[in-house]
Amino acid sequence: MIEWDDKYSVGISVIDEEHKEFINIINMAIVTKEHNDNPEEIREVLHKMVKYALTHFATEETYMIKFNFSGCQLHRNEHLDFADKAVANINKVINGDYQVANEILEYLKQWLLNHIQGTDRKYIDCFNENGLYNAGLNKDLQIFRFKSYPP
Ligand code: FEA
Repeated sequence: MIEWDDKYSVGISVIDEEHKEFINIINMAIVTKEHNDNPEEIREVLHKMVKYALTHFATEETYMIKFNFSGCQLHRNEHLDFADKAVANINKVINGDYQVANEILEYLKQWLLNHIQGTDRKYIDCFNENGLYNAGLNKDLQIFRFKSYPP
């Protein structure tokens, strides 16, 4: 299980809230795997996790594009790599390799924690300079949040 800690915060509430939700879904997947031997349910929660990941990546990338963040492409490559690996691994579960679920969950957990404490911190200054910070989301910026991936 992952517990939210302030050290994971990027100081931008709209992003922190999505990271918290992402952590909730990974925790849900961990609990489902621990207490349940039903591959269908594991598959469902992993599917939900990938869907949420893509939604969240779209949020970050939309801001990066809007603010001309110089590290956008590298950041995006990490998102795409994650999406490819997560989908490939989930397909293994769908195809009956249920035992791989523990490995997948460990991978997802480690990837998420490394990414939010490393790569995601790199856009903080740029986002802050463009008016996105903890005090709340200015209405004009809100319209740039859309839910499709890639943006
Ligand atoms: Fe760049 Fe944010 O993405 N956190 N996650 N996953």
